[in-house]
Formats: sequence, structure tokens, C-alpha cells
Amino acid sequence: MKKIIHIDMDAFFASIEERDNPTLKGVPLVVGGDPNVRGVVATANYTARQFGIRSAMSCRHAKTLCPDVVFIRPRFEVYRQTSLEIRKIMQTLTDKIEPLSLDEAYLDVSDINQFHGSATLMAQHLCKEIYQQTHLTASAGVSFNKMLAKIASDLNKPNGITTIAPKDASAFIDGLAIEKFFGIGKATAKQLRAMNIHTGADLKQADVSVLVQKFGKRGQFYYDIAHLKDEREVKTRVRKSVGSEITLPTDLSDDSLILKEIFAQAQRAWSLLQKHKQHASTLSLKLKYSDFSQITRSKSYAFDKLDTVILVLTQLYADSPKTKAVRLVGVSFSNFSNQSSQLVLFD
Ligand code: TTP
Ligand code: MG
Repeated sequence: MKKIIHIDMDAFFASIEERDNPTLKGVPLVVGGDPNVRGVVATANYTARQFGIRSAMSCRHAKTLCPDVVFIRPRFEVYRQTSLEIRKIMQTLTDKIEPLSLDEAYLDVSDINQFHGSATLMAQHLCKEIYQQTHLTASAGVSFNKMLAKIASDLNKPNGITTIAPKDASAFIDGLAIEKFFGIGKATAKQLRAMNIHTGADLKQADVSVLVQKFGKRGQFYYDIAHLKDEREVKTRVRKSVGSEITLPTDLSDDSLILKEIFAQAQRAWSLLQKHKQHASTLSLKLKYSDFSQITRSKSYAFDKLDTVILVLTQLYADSPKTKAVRLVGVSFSNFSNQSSQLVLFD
């Protein structure tokens, strides 16, 4: 049985704004578009939510619900950086991470032995580390499949961790309103309720052929998850290549100078490859010329030494057109042999 953790940051954009501007603490706050030109709410802090303000609502409507609400324009670069910081904390535990958005990810911790193998303790550790390093709170759900972990992370929000143990899962699902199921949105829920299916227990007892007839493949999926069957893997996003390139300060025509630049990029690409403990079987040289046209030349080989890489690059360069000055050189490796294990996208 798998052990899955789902982490979801609390009021993510809004919490970052509160953290970075203490005068906003406790003030109803909306991060989103311009309320004067049909902007919408990206997120609201929990104070604003008490007035009924929700994501995707128009800012104008938000203002009618709470005239004192403060509107802030999003700072995506800060959110993205914070997201990377959080990802790094997760990576101290495992590389099996599937980010769903800037503030949300699944982790498969089935093979982790730390914390006596307890996924709940791991989730506590992660939330604590996230708080210490970013001063933001997260909520976590822990269970044996993705759907249950995701539902669980919502149950004790904000700043709460919920575990759904195998022995409790069936009863939990029975009592769950269908709106809470993964993939069942408002429209589907309405259709299900019209069929007298209101809870997980109803969904379990439904006729699967009727569900399939009505909803196609999704119908089968709803039926399966109600029976706790959710085999979806945590999909680690892997890099297909690592490389390094540089736009030269001035265009070059001299072969030895160009080769020197290529070798410098080769060295950087090679050390990235080593850092990720990868073996690559394809090496590519990219050249962009003064007229912005570009070529890529590749060679496959079991590259095990930088010397070999340099030799092959020299040959690839020798075989490239030389009629124009060169403005960019790049070197990259691809076709990794241990693709799934290491090369996570996040750094
Ligand atoms: P959510 O995790 O859905 O929301 P949240 O983190 O703000 O609040 P919660 O505590 O309920 O998890 O989304 C994460 C961020 O994504 C959110 O801070 C803003 C952004 N977002 C939008 O821009 N538009 C949307 O419609 C939603 C739902 C989120
Ligand atoms: Mg969130």
C-alpha cells in the first residue's frame, strides 16, 4: 500500500502578502485584479473569507460583501520563488514530488524510512520546516492514495494535518458529500444528485454501467474512487535534457575562440550532469549565427568522461557551417539512462 502526502499552502498568495507587509495582518485582504476594471479575486485571506469572499469572484462583488477589503495586485515572481523554496524543503525528504500548482504537491513517501516510516510524522516535519523557513502555514493530507490525501489536506485547513488511515477510509468515503470527490465539480454534482447520488455510500452502490453511460470514462473513475481504488502514481516531472548556453558578448568568427566558448559550456553542462548523477547518451551542440539562424548537431555515445565530450564537440563543430559569425553557443546532454530516479525539474 502506498503512502501519499498532499501539501497545500494556506491562502497562499494572500499569506505571502501578509507576511511581507505586517500592516495587513488581520485585515480582510484580496489578491487579484483591479476592482475598477472587472478584476477577479485570485485568493482572499481567511479574514476576508469570513465575509463570503472566494477565489474567482469579481472584485466588485467582493467589495460589496466587505467594503473595507484591501485589494493587492499579485506579485507572481515572489510566489514562484517561494514555491521553489517550499519544493526544496520537500526534496529533503523525497524526489517523488508531483507539483499541481505553485502551492500544492503530492509526495509519494512509500519508500522513506525516516520518521519510523510514518507519513504523518513526515507531514508534520514538512509543515514545521515550511513554517520555519518561509513563515507561511501549510495544510497536509496523508493517506494511501492521491484522492484521499487531497481531500484530507482540506479537512483541517488552515494549518492542519489530517490522516485517513486504511481502516477508516471506507467509513470516511461513505459519509463524504460527492462535491468533495476529486474531479466532481458543481455541474457533475448536480447531475449525480438528480440521480439520487448524494454521498460516497450512494456512489458505491450506484450501477457502474449507468455511471459510464452518463459520464463515460469519468463515471468509471468516480465509481472506482468510491471503492477506494485510485492507482494513480505520483508523477515526478523529469527533465529531458541538461545543458548550458551563452550569448557571446561579441559575435566570433575565429575557430579557436569559438571552440574555447563551446568547451566552457561543455564543462558547465557536464558538471550539471554529474550533480544529477545522470548518464547521458546524446550530446548536442547548438550554434546561433549573427543572422539569428541556428543549427543543432548531435552525437550518441556512452559519455563517461569530459575528455570524450570535448573530442566529440570538436568533431561536431568541425562539421558545422562556418560562413557566418557565431553569436551563441550551447551544449546539452539528453537521453538519460536513469531518467526516472533523479532529474527532478525544480532547481
Ligand atoms: P488554492 O490552494 O486553491 O487557494 P489558497 O492557497 O489561496 O487557499 P487555501 O487555504 O484554501 O488553500 O490556490 C492557491 C493559489 O492559487 C491562491 O493563493 C491563488 C491562486 N488561485 C488563483 O489565482 N485563482 C483561483 O481561482 C484559485 C482557486 C487560486
Ligand atoms: Mg492553497
